[in-house]
Amino acid sequence: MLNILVIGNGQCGNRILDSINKHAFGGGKSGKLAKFYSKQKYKSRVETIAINTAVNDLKEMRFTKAKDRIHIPHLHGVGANRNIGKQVFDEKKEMIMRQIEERGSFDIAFVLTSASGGTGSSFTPLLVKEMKERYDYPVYCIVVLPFREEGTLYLQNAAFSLKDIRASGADGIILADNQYLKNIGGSIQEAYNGINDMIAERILFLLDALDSEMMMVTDLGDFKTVMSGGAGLATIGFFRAEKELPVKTAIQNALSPSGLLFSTDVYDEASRAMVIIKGDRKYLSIDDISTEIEKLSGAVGHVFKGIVVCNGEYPQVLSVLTLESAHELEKLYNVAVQAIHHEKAKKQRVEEGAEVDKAFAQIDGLEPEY
Ligand SMILES: Nc1nc2c(ncn2[C@@H]2O[C@H](COP(=O)(O)OP(=O)(O)OP(=O)(O)O)[C@@H](O)[C@H]2O)c(=O)[nH]1
Ligand SMILES: [Mg+2]
Repeated sequence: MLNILVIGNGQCGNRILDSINKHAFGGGKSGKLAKFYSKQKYKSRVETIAINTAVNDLKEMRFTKAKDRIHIPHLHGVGANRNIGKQVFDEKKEMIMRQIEERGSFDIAFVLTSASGGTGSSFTPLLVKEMKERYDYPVYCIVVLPFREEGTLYLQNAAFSLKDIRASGADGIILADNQYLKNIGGSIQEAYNGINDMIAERILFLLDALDSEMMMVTDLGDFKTVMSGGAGLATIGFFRAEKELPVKTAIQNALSPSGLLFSTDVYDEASRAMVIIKGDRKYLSIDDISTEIEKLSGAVGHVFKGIVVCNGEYPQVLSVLTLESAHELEKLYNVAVQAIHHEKAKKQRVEEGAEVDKAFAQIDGLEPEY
């Protein structure tokens, strides 16, 4: 049995964590009170902690126990300002680390956050650094990239926070990109919920598979090896068949753009991979699976494969892919650099005070006449 810690930082991290808890407690079907009496579906021991400076974000959670919601008092969030976020973390560090310490020891931890807000994006690198100094288990970050039209502050935060997380000692960064996933459709809220559910479903599948009695085994050791390949960046693909489907097609779909959380051509940019196939024995032809996996390993290098038998289920496939390059990320950094210059120029104009001061100067030496 594995001991797993999942931490969600800031609003985005809190919401994804809540989606994980929703699914873990039976998809929310048994109602709002499920968390108080139902048992989690995990084989592993999974502890969850939500951390935020904004109490309202924590209150919004529906499936995460109150004891798992940690409010770090600081007004109402840090308003996308990472410098304030870093300062608040430093001031409250011992309180935060005590929460983790109290949960006992773990085999693996995941930290969820957006790259672009203030709280999650500034807390995450500092938190990971503390965890790596104190504990010897691997810590993986799941980082959500912003919609590109969300504005200059979010773009520059994304660029700096990703760099900070990478330098924090994190054992790997799994990317999910709001921009790439936005065609999930509907309102922003529906898109968020859809994206959060996608990420949650993949994480739960992974946790389940790492702790399974598989027909062909992939375990935590394999996962660590996959994540240590490439440039410290990764993404996840997934496909769940809704009807009878050859396993080959299911594997292809889990590696195709429509199955991924981040835009990449896996045959071109992936460095190592893990592919886990689940379903009824009748779909799990070893020959077909091997043919498909060999195609991938021919392009990528090493691919671990795991097979989990699940009676009566259509094929489902999860892929974890570490990347040696990420063209889409380079594009994001290009836009972020423009955003930083834009903010800088604006600040300079304001400091030179030209326009507004000219207006004020018009009444220099005058007094109001009544
Ligand atoms: N996928 C997804 N993205 C979200 C969600 N909520 C916010 N975001 C994205 O996260 C970024 C904003 O970060 P938040 O997590 O809201 O910020 P925070 O960490 O709470 O920081 P502050 O509010 O500034 O203190 C934006 O790019 C949003 O598009 C969500 O529920 N799902
Ligand atoms: Mg917030």
